Amino acid sequence: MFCYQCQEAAKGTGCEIKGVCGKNEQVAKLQDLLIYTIKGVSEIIVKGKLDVKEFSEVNHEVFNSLFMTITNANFDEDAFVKEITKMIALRDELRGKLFVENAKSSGGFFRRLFGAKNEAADPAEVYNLHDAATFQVDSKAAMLQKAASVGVLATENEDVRSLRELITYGLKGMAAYAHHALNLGKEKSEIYAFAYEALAATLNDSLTAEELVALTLKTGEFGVATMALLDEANTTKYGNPEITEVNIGVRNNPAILVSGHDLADLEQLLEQTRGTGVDVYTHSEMLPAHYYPAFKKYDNFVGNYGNAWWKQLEEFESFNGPILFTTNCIVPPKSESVKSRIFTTGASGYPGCTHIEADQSGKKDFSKIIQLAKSLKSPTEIETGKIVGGFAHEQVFALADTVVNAVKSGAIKKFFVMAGCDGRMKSRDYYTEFAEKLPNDTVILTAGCAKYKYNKLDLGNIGGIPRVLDAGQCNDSYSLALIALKLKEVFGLDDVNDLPIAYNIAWYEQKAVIVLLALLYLGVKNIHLGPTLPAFLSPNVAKVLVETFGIAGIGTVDSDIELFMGK
Ligand code: SF4
Ligand code: SF3
Repeated sequence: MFCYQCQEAAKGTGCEIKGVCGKNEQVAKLQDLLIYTIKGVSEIIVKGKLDVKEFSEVNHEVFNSLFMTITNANFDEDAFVKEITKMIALRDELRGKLFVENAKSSGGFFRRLFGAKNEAADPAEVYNLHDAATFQVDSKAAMLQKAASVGVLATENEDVRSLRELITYGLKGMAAYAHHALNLGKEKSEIYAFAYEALAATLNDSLTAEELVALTLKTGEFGVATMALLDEANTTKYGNPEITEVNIGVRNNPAILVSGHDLADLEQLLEQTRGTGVDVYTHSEMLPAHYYPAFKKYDNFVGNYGNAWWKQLEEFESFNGPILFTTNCIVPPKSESVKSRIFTTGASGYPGCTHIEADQSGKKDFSKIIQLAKSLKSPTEIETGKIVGGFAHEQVFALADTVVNAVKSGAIKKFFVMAGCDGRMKSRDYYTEFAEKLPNDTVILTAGCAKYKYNKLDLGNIGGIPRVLDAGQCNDSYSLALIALKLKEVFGLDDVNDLPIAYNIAWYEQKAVIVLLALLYLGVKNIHLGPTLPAFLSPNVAKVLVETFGIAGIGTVDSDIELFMGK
């Protein structure tokens, strides 16, 4: 196996024996083959100029496949075998369409007229299809064998490999956000069409590095479109996030912990637990659900339990009740007691844990989880008190006058966008220390699970504005971009980089990659990325990012603060 898609890549270069994330060799290989297969699907669609609007099952499954391969989303070999089999069948059906198109365009009518057999040439030949669009495997063993030759390292040139992977990882993040929007009934055919274009391009050996760089930026453009779509889906259904105090203590009822990013799953769980005596708590990235007005009507939606994803092993232990994963980030459970309480849904999965599928209408039956919760102890309290959040675009726009006046009066000197991911590496303590040491006239704008590094510190407020403004999940980095654009307008600036905003972003998995590409597309420069730069950036690709966008890593807390404040 070889995988270097996340920040924890072994030795900063790549996992080769087993994933630091816990992914085994088989899962890694099956993920490679799944990605390879959907690249083949994409090539058929692109070369055949097929209209994506006619293939909604393919669109949804390709995005589901991408999502399943995100770090920590799915560890279940059987789930990957099933998905590869499904994608090969869909791919071959699509290739059959090419056959029909080819028969039409090669003049089937005239050929029949002149007595020729109505046989069009094999589309694989006519369209010069890649092996990804035609290979066959008939067993798991054959899949694993095939996978060995189609992984990341199959691309020999390290710069081409780097750009192909950067694009693919961006698409994975994009697919996750699109999947949540779809669960709320929103989708856009342009987003699917772009994903096919980009995935097919990763098979094309004739593209130059410049063309791949352009495609990388275009990935960012569609990342913005996808985040905007998810924002629209979330806010039209559940209202605009508003300032909210979230309880971090517990009550004395049996309870379910829900993790991940999918608000549609959360809504169904809240509906089904209503009046059952079972409470619901959020974990990690589900915390921002509390900011939405629509979820406030549920009396049993008690608060947030614990911290970011990587603390789950100990926090699930003391939670005592069942846990529902709606997306990544799963840490392989060490104890049977925790494992037996884990349920997955959507693109997430773990071998031996119950996976809950939606029915045809999208409804999920969570009764097994509720039943299990009733038989278990209520959560053990690990914290008490409240945390504040809900500073997404509309809420901040409502406070615009106060914010603008604070900037004009000099009460706020600088904003720090510290969005992204949290993780278990010790080096991430940098972010806690950075937040603590920032001068008192600065405000942190955050989104994603990165916030857990400083959202429980007492950093105070500036004229009533808290010094940590949490917009929501990582996809709500879109809100932070809107806020920056609004400030640019209010201050009458031409360039978003002239604002007193610095970007110190923490990344871990591929959603952060699409967030980064989206910011680059919006013209944001001088983003600092840590705790380490991605292993998948080759020295030359990193150089392009440094020279064109001013991307940099992090240094020491003191030197970075000095650098940022001096800018
Ligand atoms: Fe390693 Fe990250 Fe890949 Fe897991 S996802 S195998 S930790 S690089
Ligand atoms: Fe966190 Fe996984 Fe990335 Fe959504 S939950 S930000 S790491």
